[in-house]
Amino acid sequence: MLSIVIPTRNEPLIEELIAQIKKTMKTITDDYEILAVDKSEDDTAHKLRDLNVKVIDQQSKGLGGAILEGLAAAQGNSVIVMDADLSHDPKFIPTFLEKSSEGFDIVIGSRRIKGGGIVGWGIYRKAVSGVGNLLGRWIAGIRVSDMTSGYRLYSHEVIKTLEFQKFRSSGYAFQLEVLAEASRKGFRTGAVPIVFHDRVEGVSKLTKKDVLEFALTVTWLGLLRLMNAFRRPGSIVQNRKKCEE
Ligand SMILES: Nc1nc2c(ncn2[C@@H]2O[C@H](COP(=O)(O)OP(=O)(O)O)[C@@H](O)[C@H]2O)c(=O)[nH]1
Ligand SMILES: [Mg+2]
Repeated sequence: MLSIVIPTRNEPLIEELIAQIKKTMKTITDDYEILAVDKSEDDTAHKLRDLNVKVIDQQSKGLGGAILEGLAAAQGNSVIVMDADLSHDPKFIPTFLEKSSEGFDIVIGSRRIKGGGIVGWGIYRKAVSGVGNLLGRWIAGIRVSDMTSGYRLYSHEVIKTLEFQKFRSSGYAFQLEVLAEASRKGFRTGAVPIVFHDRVEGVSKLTKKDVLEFALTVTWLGLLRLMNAFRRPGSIVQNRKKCEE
């Protein structure tokens, strides 16, 4: 079974997204569930329930917390996580499944490989994402082309194995931490190209606090990496080799 987890926080176009997912899934399989993890003040949860989508009222804080609650509740042997603002087009779902069937434990929808792209972002968002990816690579040693992308597939094995309770980040930095942890545990990460369209309705929830948490997480992961290198000389090189992208 496939689970599709959608973190939602005040998303006016949620009904359109659910319709698009259902349309795509019709061409693939009936054996899937949609799980929304909601922290809205508006009628997003109400709209979802009207469409018979399972809604979890988020108890934790932040985007990372929402994703964790979704992963914990998901029943599928593969779990796709995607945004609720139509930035992540469901038409790419089949390519995630193909890539995962090639033996990848995590599949990233990458905007930074051939065939991928970003439509509609201004200079600030491009800079935050670009610098985030560079620091993630140089300092934290994560060899993934688009480590801030939230459009991903996780295998059940990854979800079962990673010790999420030990994670430090609760916001957007979760995206980075999960990749570092998965790489440390020897999981394979692959990428498929996606074209990301900036939202046309609602507002972005990325805050300065998230950017700060991201920077602290990069630093922390960099320190961990250094400590590992002292303990096990050669571990950094081994880590690099694990990157399949
Ligand atoms: N449940 C939940 N969803 C969130 C939270 N923060 C962001 N989201 C959702 O996560 C996705 C990404 O957020 P978005 O504001 O689009 O970020 P951006 O695309 O990076 O500007 C969207 O579906 C949001 O509704 C949160 O604290 N809780
Ligand atoms: Mg968005």
